[in-house]
Amino acid sequence: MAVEQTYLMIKPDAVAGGKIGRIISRIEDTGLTIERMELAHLTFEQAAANYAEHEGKPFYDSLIAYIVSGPVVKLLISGEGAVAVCRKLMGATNPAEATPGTIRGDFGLTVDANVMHGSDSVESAEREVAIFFPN
Ligand code: DAT
Ligand code: MG
Repeated sequence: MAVEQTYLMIKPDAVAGGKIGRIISRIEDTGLTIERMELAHLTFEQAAANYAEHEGKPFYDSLIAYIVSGPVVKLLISGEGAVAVCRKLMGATNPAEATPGTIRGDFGLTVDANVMHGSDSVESAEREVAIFFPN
């Protein structure tokens, strides 16, 4: 393992549902470092850039509409093995299949509003950090 950066995002359903604090606590509990944190309303361009790999899939249009539907919390996280640690903390993509104790398992219900986003590799993290924290 090495010190890595990863991009996390608390999605609109979790922000609207008052879950920011509890999710941030779980991130802090890992010992990883919060380097940047910002409440923001994504632009369509940012949403499309983040989810470019899914363009053309049946759920793409609703995914983009959802992620720009309300404010999100953007997070730049760093630490040893940060990408994998955060993916494990988040749990499976579909909250119905995510293990209890994971963020999606505990705070989510359906795949289309699955509480948070997290980079799936170091390469994805570099790309996503550049989109959301360009400075
Ligand atoms: P992850 O967010 O775990 O990396 P992904 O990259 O495969 O998952 O998909 C991106 C987002 O798209 C996911 O968080 C929720 C949505 N999504 C994925 N599969 C879906 C499906 N079958 N139906 C509806 N939304 C889906
Ligand atoms: Mg993904």
